[in-house]
Amino acid sequence: MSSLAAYPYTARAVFALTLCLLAGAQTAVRAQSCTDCPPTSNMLISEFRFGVGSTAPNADLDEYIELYNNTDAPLTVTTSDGSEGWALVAADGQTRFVVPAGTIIPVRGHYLGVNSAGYSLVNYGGTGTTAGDATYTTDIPLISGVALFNTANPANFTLANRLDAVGASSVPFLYRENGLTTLPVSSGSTNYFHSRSLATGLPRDTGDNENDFVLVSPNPDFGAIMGTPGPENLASPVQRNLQIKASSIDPGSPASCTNAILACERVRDTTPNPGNFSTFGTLSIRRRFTNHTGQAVTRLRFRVVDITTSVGGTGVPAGTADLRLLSSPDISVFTSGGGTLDVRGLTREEPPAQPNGGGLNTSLSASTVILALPLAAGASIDVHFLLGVQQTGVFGFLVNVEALPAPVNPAPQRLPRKRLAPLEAVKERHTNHELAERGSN
Ligand SMILES: [Ca+2]
Ligand SMILES: [Ca+2]
Ligand SMILES: [Ca+2]
Repeated sequence: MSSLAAYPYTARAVFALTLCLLAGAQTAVRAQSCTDCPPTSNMLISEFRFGVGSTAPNADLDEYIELYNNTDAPLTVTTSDGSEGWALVAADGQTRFVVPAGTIIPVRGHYLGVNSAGYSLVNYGGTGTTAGDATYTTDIPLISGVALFNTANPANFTLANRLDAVGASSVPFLYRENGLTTLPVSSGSTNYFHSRSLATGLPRDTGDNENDFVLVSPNPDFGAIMGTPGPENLASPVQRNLQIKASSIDPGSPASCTNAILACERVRDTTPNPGNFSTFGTLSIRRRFTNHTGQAVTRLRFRVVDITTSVGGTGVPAGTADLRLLSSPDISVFTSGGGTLDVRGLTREEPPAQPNGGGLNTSLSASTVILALPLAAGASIDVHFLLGVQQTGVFGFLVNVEALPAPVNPAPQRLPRKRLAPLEAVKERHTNHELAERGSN
């Protein structure tokens, strides 16, 4: 459970950071925490799964490992030993795939390795758009670990050459950072994956897997927060929070209201719709996103990086809201000036199916922004996020903006870690009195 970022999210983020900063205190906090506090790497393992336990053929081979350029500049893969690239190696010591030398990972971009014998998410975000950049076919056990080395020469698979690692606390030391203890419970009827926390907008990398990763599932799998796998490859949209900014759709309208046809920033509709994960109605969050990239944006989507939602086996604590992401329709609302405003709906991206609604790591596409109809430099789009309310209470909901194209070189300067860019997209982290009051009825 400790890898679940949500409760209480603010305190949890502080805790994770202080683990590495307060070296003297860490032993008391957690016996094995951060023994060497490795500096954050330029290349991280950001999301993975080692199989889904279903009756589908090759379910145990439905695997992917996503890597991430943790810098604000394009990252070129190079080796110092003449080997072919950077190897992703499983805890059995066998290489699964190599990122070839010369590969350029875009700013905040990804590289995806998939098990081609079972990988099922090639159409995530659009037909054929999420194929692996590299493939392999040898199974990685559900409870295992992986490490990324800056070499492809097995003789050099050492701690000194390791860029990142994540694995269960039971696997050899080289294939984990302390190690995960929140793990898939069994290989039967499960759909787990692990995602590195992005609750600050940027990946958490404290050198302790259990602090840095969250166990997630689109099903109510035990110990997993509700959410959706989001594999990303070299061509996927990249995080552009600093260049695509959120603002009110109509500053003259009230911030919060209950009438969905008004241009409020947040609308609470209490009409029950249990069939659509809205037992206590819905919450609609509206925002204007303005393109400050200096380029025409040809693809725009939003990724949920923090949300109060259900946890398999334990649900949601009393007083905390259980929210589920829904796709939203296009709507037209009345502004404070007496006019009307078109607010675009957002489409929850699949596969996989999300039979319980979306949650953490779920992405929502602004499907009106496409290559043929880009969002021009300086232009804006008004959108609304629709959340089903399954339990009322205090809620949190944060998203990252992801867009194409990736930034051009030279990229924005990397901000020091203590001055992380504020999450620009949507910040809804209030005690919602309407929700809380409904909860007491
Ligand atoms: Ca497997
Ligand atoms: Ca690490
Ligand atoms: Ca991802």
